[in-house]
Amino acid sequence: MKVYGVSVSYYTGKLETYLRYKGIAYDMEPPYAKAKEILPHTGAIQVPMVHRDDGRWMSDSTPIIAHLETEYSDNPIMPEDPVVRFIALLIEDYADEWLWRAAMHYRWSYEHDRALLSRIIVDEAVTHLRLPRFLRLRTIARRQHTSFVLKDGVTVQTRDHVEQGYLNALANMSKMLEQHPFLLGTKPSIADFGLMGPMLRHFGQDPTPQEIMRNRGPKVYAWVARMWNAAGTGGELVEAVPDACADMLKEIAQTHLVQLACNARAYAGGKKKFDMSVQGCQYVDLPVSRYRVYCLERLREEFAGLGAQAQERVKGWLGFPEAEVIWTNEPVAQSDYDVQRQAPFNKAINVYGTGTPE
Ligand SMILES: N[C@@H](CCC(=O)N[C@@H](CS)C(=O)NCC(=O)O)C(=O)O
Repeated sequence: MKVYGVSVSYYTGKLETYLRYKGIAYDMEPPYAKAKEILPHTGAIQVPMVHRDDGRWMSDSTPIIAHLETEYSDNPIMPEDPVVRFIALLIEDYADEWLWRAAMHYRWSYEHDRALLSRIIVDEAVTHLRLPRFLRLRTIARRQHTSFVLKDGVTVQTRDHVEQGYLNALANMSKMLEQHPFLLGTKPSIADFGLMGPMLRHFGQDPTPQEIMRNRGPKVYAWVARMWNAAGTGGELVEAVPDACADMLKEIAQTHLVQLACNARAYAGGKKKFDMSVQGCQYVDLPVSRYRVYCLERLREEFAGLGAQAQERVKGWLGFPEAEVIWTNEPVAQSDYDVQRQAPFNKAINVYGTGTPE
């Protein structure tokens, strides 16, 4: 398959780790020079996008991986136990959608990281822009910093909290890795692949967070390499949620689930911006994301599909008021995205935005 991706991209790294694990051959190139050609097939230009040998296109790393699991069923990465499976999918969603802000902040707020990464991105993926290189560098650095840091609520008031989110992820993963070589057992699960998004291409490669990882989370640093080198690793996934997961789940409830709930409420109210208070830190003017309304829908649907006993066990692990959005009977926003359930073969939408390009 052809992966349209970039060597320093969050979700491309997540997908590549999965393809390597499964031994699925792929070529990779950046999409931007061919954006006009690709857009009608995928609905949105983002990385990764996959063009299959049979002509089909796939978007969004979460449904791409879920779908490939049905085609490449050796060494399954979805836990069999329904409670563990739900928790693993929740960790994937937290990795995809919560740690993103911290990853973008470290990359684009720190001068050294910004200079290095704009060079890599420009020389690898933005060679087609007919501008002198110094202007391409400036354009990319400004675009990324504005769109993904300034407009995503990183301010002098929130900056420490954003960074603390990374440190908490390192501490919580380190605790889980004391018990098992992978987060949920002796082979990787969807929770590991999800966390490779932020941990491989941003926190594990960008100079500032990489140094922090080496010093404060060496177990995570080693896990990143273990994941990259995991091709075909067989083993077992746990059959019950390990105690070592407790702090990670508390963090997810108090951060990611608050954001999903506030975002969904704002979307339902027709807003384009929203505010939220996370662990006592006030974020203002965040962009409403229709895609994240869909993420919450998927989690709620997974939960609703569990048997009564499994639901009680999940509630036991997520015993925080912030987690109730997963099971509340009160109406939560409807994204009306992918209503036919064709993902990853549907027309995609970018994460920020409330429009309807489908
Ligand atoms: N939900 C998508 C997100 C993909 C995504 O947002 N990728 C980023 C780069 S890592 C991107 O292409 N952003 C669009 C942009 O920069 O314009 C997935 O899971 O694959």
